[in-house]
Amino acid sequence: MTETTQRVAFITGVSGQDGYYLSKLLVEKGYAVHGLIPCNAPGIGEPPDVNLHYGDLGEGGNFGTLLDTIRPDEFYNLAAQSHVRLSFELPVYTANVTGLGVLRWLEEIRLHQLRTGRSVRFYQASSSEMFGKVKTSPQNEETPFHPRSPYGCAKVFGYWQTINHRESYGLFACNGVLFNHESPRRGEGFVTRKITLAAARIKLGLQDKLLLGNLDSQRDWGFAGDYVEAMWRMLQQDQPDDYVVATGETHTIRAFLDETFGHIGLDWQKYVEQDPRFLRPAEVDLLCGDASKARRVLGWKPKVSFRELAQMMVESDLELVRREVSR
Ligand code: GDR
Repeated sequence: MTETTQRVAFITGVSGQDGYYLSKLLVEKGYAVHGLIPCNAPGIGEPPDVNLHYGDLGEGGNFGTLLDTIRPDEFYNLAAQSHVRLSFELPVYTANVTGLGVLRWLEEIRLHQLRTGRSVRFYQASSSEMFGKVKTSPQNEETPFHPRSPYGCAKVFGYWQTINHRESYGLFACNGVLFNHESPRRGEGFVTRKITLAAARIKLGLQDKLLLGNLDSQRDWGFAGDYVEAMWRMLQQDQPDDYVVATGETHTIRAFLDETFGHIGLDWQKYVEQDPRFLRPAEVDLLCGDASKARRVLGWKPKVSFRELAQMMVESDLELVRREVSR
């Protein structure tokens, strides 16, 4: 009798935006999906079919036991303190969770492999924030790093630990260097979602002002649903490697305001005010990624355009706010 073996994936940060899209993708592909959530998380709602476990990247006491119990084939490390501005207020916390947290898992995976003789493929959510004060544009896998925040520094640490475990211990470990990626599930503290939610609330008469920081920075924004596909493809290759994932287009915050407010018939200039509380001690002025390696090796390319993304988000928030109002 032949035994059918279901592949097992483990996702840290499963309650976040990317955790949602990745777990949905993996469930559709037939994986048994396990996810890590922090102790006081309320749960993740949709998608169903994710087995939840509690754990803290800043502490790590139960990681070995979790690995021995779950026995994942693929491991996606998406958890982090991921707010760049907040990392200036909590630099040590951010270094511990976003930086050391990666090493905690890498070491536990290495030991788990030694104990069990199994092989676990590891994906690290690296970030375009590592490029920071960019040396060249567009940025690709060869572009040197110059992080501009405690968050960026912590991500650089995690990036190199991932490569170090690959080179020192033969771990199948990959860095996805993802540029900004958004969706209707984006956290409300990030600029795109803050804008689309405010636009919807202004449209429905629930808000009259939107306070923002720097409107001139430029970002390469893609759709999170497209980007999780690239994560999965990285772990299906014969060899582990690092890949930039981006659209290759960059836009200012002003352009995002134009696109979203304009889509619902509003002039953002009437509502937006600058508030120094949302400025950062150091800014990343321009990010624009060159994902030609991901295109060539992984056969990956983004499907959703900047305009489609902006419209998708503002329409979703309009619907959300309408539902709230009619309750
Ligand atoms: P970022 O995303 O820092 O690029 O990191 P964010 O959306 O927070 O900021 C983008 C740009 O918008 C400017 N900005 C504001 N940002 C926020 N959050 N709130 C504001 O009111 C505001 N006004 C202007 C910022 O200064 C910045 O230039 C995101 C995170 O998801 C990281 O975890 C991830 O690694 C990178 O993207 C890729």
